[in-house]
Amino acid sequence: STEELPQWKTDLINLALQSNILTFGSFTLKSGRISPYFVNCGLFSRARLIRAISSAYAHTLDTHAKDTTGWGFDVLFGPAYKGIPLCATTCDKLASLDEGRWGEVGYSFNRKEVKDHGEGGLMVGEGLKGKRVVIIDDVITAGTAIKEAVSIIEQQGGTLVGIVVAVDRQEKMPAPKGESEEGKRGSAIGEVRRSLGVPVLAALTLGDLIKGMRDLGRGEEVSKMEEYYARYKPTE
Ligand code: OMP
Repeated sequence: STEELPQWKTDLINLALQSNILTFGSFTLKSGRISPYFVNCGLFSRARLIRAISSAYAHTLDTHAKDTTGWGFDVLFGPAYKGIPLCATTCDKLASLDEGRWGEVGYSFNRKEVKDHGEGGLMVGEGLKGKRVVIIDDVITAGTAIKEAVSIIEQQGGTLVGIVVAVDRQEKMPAPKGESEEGKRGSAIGEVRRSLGVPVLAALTLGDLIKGMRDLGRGEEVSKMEEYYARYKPTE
């Protein structure tokens, strides 16, 4: 579409670019696909960056809640390690946006090593039992990484009601073993949505990144991203 990006998306893309969170080159992804761009959310590690990304998550969640009657959540779950600062800072931003609606939201994260002394256990922060839980994560490509977080929420007695990520790379599902990547397949995020029955929200999509780069006059990167998109876009 030719619609303009909202200012907050343009600002976020510019910041990501300046701080090498969004980088260009040749990257082998978890799925084995070779991508001309990569998003490293571990680098949102400075004040203005963590503020920008947590505000983007909070805005995305708040907008979805306001547009979707009956949808809400009690706890933001941030899978260790990258999800930990994200769940805490986004919780804070939600309360800043609308304290009446979000002032009681909790955050929660898992430990990678179960603690066997002190308070013990696998989980830190708000309990998930009987709670409506949203997973906050960095990037969804093929949808593999998210499955572990889903199983932790189930084990803890929580109800998954949504997933929010920083970037939806808008890729098709990975090929089943032995099949070619070229085949027609639906979107990885769509599959996550269908199989879990919950909304999967993204602050930015590949389409947004392409638009943002085009606005900056970065034609070379735009061509590479478009080529990659043409190759791996969902075809269902
Ligand atoms: P899937 O499990 O295939 O959905 O890949 C998601 C994971 O890949 C993320 O949690 C990241 O660890 C990593 N990743 C990025 O961080 N940024 C990217 O741009 C691409 C990937 C990736 O490997 O696909």
